[in-house]
Amino acid sequence: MVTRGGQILAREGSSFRVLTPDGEVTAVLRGRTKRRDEVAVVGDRVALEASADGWAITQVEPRKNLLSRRVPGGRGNRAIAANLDQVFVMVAAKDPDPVPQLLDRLLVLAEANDIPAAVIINKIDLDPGTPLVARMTRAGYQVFPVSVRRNIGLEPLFAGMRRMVSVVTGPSGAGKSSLLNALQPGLVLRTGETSARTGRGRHVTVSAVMIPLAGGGYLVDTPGFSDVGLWGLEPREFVACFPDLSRFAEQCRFPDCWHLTEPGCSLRAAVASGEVQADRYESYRLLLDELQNLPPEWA
Ligand SMILES: Nc1nc2c(ncn2[C@@H]2O[C@H](COP(=O)(O)OP(=O)(O)OP(=O)(O)O)[C@@H](O)[C@H]2O)c(=O)[nH]1
Ligand SMILES: [Mg+2]
Ligand SMILES: [Zn+2]
Repeated sequence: MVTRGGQILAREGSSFRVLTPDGEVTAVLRGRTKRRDEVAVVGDRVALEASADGWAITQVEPRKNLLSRRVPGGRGNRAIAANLDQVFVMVAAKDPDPVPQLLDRLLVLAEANDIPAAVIINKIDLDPGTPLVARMTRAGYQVFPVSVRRNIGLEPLFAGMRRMVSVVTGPSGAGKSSLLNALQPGLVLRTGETSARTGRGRHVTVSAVMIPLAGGGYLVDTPGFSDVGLWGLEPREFVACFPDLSRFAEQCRFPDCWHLTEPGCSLRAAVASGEVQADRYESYRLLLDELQNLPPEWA
């Protein structure tokens, strides 16, 4: 029996593109693995077996980590990619205008899964994005202000991506696919103008694709998520997903403090004194409220 190991690059309907040491193959899930949703996701390491009908995935190796989100209005979580070294959350400084709270949400997904995260602010040829760069730097994130179109600021970013397994998430129209095209010579991912009517992206990329990089490493392009639900987080531990807030939360003298209304709370004091940015705290409050009010089948 012919067997191989490989890594899932993309899902295409009910089959998967899998990279093996002997090149790319198409494989389907076999047997028991077929039943549960999302048993195999982009980035998974799998075992393959050849049969008369082609390659079958017979086993999925345990994951180092998994980035997933809750489907808005739907049930259950949706995997984005597995086995990642780092997450880049990318937004445009303009066109479409950035929504800091969506950026915070995407960072929380990474933090909750213990995956290092950084921020890319693209289209600085249209707007320098100074307030957002300052906000995210103050929150403790590494920020890369770039213009993919004008080739500004890309080299330090690309240096940090080589030989690593990275995913780029962010709203539609931020320039994620454009960035990958710039990083990988010869790659032609589809990109699209933002809509003149709504000012939003058009959801050009429809599913996650992992791209092997020349010289080693992989980069996963993802569809732009306009709404990202949080999934499976423990509300009590949620403040740890905001590194800039958790330092103060740890100092809080109330062991079971939600850091919302409790008088004498250290985190609230840090917000009042300006040590913690008010709008990062506001994101914490909004997302915590959302987590505490999840329908029971999602919690
Ligand atoms: N002005 C400007 N436009 C850019 C820049 N980078 C990308 N764009 C444009 O922004 C639009 C959206 O780019 P995409 O790469 O398709 O965006 P995306 O994030 O992949 O979007 P989805 O696949 O829909 O999630 C395209 O028209 C790009 O040409 C930039 O640095 N400056
Ligand atoms: Mg895209
Ligand atoms: Zn507190």
